[in-house]
Amino acid sequence: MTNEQIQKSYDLAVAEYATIGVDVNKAIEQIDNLPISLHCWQADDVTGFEKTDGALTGGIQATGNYPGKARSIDELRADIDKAMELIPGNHRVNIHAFYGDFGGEAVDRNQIEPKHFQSWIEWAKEKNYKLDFNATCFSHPKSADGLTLSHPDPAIRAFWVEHVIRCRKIAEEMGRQLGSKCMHNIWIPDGSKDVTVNRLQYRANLKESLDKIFEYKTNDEYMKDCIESKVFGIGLENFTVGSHEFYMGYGIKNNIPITLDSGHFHPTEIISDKISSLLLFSEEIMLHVTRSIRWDSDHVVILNEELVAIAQEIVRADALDRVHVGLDYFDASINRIGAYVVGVRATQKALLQALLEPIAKLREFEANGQNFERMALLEEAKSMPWGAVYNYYCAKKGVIAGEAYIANIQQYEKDVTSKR
Ligand code: RNT
Ligand code: ZN
Repeated sequence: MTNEQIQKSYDLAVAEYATIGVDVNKAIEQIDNLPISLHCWQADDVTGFEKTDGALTGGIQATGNYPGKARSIDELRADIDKAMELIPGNHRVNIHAFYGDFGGEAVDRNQIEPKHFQSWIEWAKEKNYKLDFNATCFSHPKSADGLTLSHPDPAIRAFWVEHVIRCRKIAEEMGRQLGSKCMHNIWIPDGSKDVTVNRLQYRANLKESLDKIFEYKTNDEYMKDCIESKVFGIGLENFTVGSHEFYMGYGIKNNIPITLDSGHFHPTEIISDKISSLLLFSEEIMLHVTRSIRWDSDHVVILNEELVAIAQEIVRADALDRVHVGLDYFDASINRIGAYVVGVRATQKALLQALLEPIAKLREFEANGQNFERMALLEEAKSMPWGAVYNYYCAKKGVIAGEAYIANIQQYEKDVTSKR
């Protein structure tokens, strides 16, 4: 596509959108101010940089062995930089605690400090990224039996409480240095494979651990915690301590935002419909957008119906500044940089479509009981030329528009990742 073609299609799109009262320029301005939090763990299949064997545990699984995964911090950063080059706008990078810059030393989870993340902060400053953070309560000997913050052994609980408090301090430091609130996510794998007769006890343990964790008060301007529920994990099928009800209760009571991961509910349960409820009771929401196929498989996010619905719910609720959009998937079976770019572009396209919705007209129809008219306009909106608007937005930001980025990624594979 030449710039001339992009411009031509864009001009036509602007004219077409004007006929339904939509201001395209405003939508572009909005999408450009919408950071997406890019998870660092797609680049290396959730391995991290600790001096251990690096086996992924905790009921999550990256499948596939496509060549070229990032093996070091430098490679991982280079891959993220490459992905960012193909994504318009300024974004965030979401780092897990076991991706610290430990300089070849064995630093246990209860010993990590902001200094182990200083090089990440420097990199972010240089590249104009903001950072988000996550405690890592899996892939560790002390989580081997599938329990961490809810463990019956108080010493193991204390270990993980210490880890999470340290992570909160690291997140605070990231936010302070980068001048942008760092979202710190807490997800634990805790659960059991088979029937347990101690559900209440495990949950009471988790509650007590969280109370201890949140005793340390952080500066809201620099960091905000969020807590992520789940329905089940591999090998932990019968019981999950941190269920949706558990964290909903804990979060609402203690004023801590919930993380909604789109793969963490029953197969036909969708998170898009949860947004408007949560917004009435919680100031902020964190999203982990993923695509689960038959289970929490963490496939690459694509432009599907639920992704569009999530975007619509955020935009229709006028909550762009209250809902943090993060991605969470790890597909090891395809080009990993391509996986990043497809997922972020799809998310942006969904948001752009939502921003280009003729919402005033739709709401007018609805208020008048004109339900056929509402349905018809929603249908028309689906095939309006939002793709031309997205291409124009890419070009405007100096980013390759349309399918041409495929060849660009192939080139990077040839030059860089295939040599690993
Ligand atoms: C696991 C959760 C969690 C992880 C990351 C790596 O089911 O979704 O968010 O994917 O923390
Ligand atoms: Zn998640």
